[in-house]
Amino acid sequence: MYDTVRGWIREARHIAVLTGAGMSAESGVPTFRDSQSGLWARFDPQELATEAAFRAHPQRVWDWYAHRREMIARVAPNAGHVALAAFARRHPGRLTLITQNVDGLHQRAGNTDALALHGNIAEDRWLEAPSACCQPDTIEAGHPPRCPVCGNLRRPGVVWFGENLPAVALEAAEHAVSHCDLMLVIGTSGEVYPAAGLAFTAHQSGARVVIINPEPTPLDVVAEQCLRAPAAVCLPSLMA
Ligand code: BJW
Repeated sequence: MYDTVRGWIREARHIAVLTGAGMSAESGVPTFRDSQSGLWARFDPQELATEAAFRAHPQRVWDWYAHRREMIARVAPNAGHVALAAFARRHPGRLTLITQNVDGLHQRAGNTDALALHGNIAEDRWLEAPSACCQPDTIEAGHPPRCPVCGNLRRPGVVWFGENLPAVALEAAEHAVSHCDLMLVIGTSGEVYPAAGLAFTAHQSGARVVIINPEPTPLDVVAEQCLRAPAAVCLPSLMA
């Protein structure tokens, strides 16, 4: 099974890779939907990962993201991130990396052009369209920080439920999956759209789809192979 996938990787003219939280599990970043250790095992997403939640409880949501930001700053890319970055370096233009992860670990491993569909937790931006008074050098510290003149709040630079994904990254991702001959879908539950739909687009466009995930997912129906293994274990030998 592994040899077959290795052969497909060798032969493919263009490979699209979609990653989710499982990609960073071995770096020590919790996934979202694991029933024991996932972030949503203890917190309701509707109470933390929506604009409505932020408007209702700005300090609670800000502090939750600040806590995760600090935790992510302490971890490092794992062998899976490194293997993907090394492949992209050895084969310029052959791999498009699309990630739902906001942790920046692909970028830190060397995939600086990764398409980050759900933003970046290390960044923040204005909640409301900024006025002339909303200047980066006068932001007042706080939970969340704010503009001292008009009170506009800073918010995490991530994509919450009900919000549009960054258009340029999404279009580039759709183009890549429509034109690739192989798609690797790594460490995602396949429950969140439009990201999950990219696997169906690749399949409909004639690409082979390979899933790397210890657990079954709703995307398995379009997969030619499902490798039931942790990403950091199997990617180094697959991408070598
Ligand atoms: C391992 C492993 C190891 C463990 N190795 N694997 C079509 C149908 C139905 C609903 C919709 C639809 N289109 C849009 C929607 C609505 C919604 C949606 O999808 N809802 C569903 C949940 C029902 N989508 C949206 O709202 C999106 N926006 C949008 O569509 O805009 C248009 C619109 C506008 C207005 C109204 C309606 C539509 C935005 C989605 C934003 C998602 N944001 C989050 C939070 C980011 C900020 C934060 O970090 O807090 O993104 S939610 C969360 O889920 C996060 C993740 O990126 C995302 C995906 O999760 P992921 O990565 O798959 O993680 P898990 O935990 O689910 O899975 C981990 C997997 O790893 C598991 O399978 C494990 O087995 C595996 N694993 N260890 C490999 N070592």
